[in-house]
Amino acid sequence: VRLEHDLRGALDSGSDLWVAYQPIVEMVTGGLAGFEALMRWTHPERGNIPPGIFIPIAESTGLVVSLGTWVLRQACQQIADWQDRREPGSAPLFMSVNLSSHQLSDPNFVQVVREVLRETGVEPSWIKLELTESAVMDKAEQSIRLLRDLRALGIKLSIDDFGTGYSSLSYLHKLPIDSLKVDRSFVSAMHQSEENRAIVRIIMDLARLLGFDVIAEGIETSADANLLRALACDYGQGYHFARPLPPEEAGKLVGGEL
Ligand code: G
Ligand code: G
Ligand code: NA
Ligand code: MN
Repeated sequence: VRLEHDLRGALDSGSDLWVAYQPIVEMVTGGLAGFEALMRWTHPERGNIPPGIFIPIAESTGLVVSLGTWVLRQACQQIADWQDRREPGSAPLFMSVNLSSHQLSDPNFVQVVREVLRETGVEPSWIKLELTESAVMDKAEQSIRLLRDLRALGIKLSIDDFGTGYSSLSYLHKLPIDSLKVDRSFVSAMHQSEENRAIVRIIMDLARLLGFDVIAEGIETSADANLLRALACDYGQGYHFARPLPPEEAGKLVGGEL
């Protein structure tokens, strides 16, 4: 109850909540391709409260809907600002933002996204929303309609933690999405056996067959990166490249080299 109260306060006041940005690289060139926005809460007395603690609280209280809008707005403003600093002619960076299933059930969600895009003046194609398999498959038909409406705004969609939820392969090809994010449990298991590598290879083949690009998360070693490069994985994210960074540090990478 205490944390819930404090989280509400933090959201109302706009203090103590902030967003970390983890770089996502293009596997072939190693160049910066985009970022994933990750919510952070620095509690005035208790210090850093991990999202694994406060997101579930926010979900059980419905607070996650306004929290989600807050992160989306921050992330859109941030990428619009960074894009202005890019050299003319360089490929635009994308910004991935996580969605909770509660946001998907919010009847106003599409309108909220439209409003945030307009308000921040961000180019919609720079924004990628990450949804989990379970959030999408839960109400598949309804989700497909919503995903179509979101995509009609010009934004990109990605399935997060792919392979860990209950994905229905019969629905996967119907989903109007752009990318699959291979869950980090598969990436970290790759070095252990040929079977584990085969699982990752099959996810990649499936993605390519369906016309999705692939992002591997949780890349912690150069060996992981090399295996994924050999499988022609499009994008990579993980401690091997960079940790989630405070905005000022992430911003330094935008103009320069990763
Ligand atoms: O680094 P990490 O500890 O940031 O995140 C832990 C979990 O919290 C991950 O599952 C991540 O998807 C989730 N998370 C982080 N930021 C957000 C956010 O802005 N919205 C939602 N819904 N989940 C988030
Ligand atoms: O659930 P989601 O896929 O949104 O998770 C993002 C989470 O993964 C964040 O908590 C982020 O801090 C964490 N993360 C990012 N890179 C790595 C990594 O290389 N290894 C591990 N173990 N976690 C990572
Ligand atoms: Na994510
Ligand atoms: Mn994930």
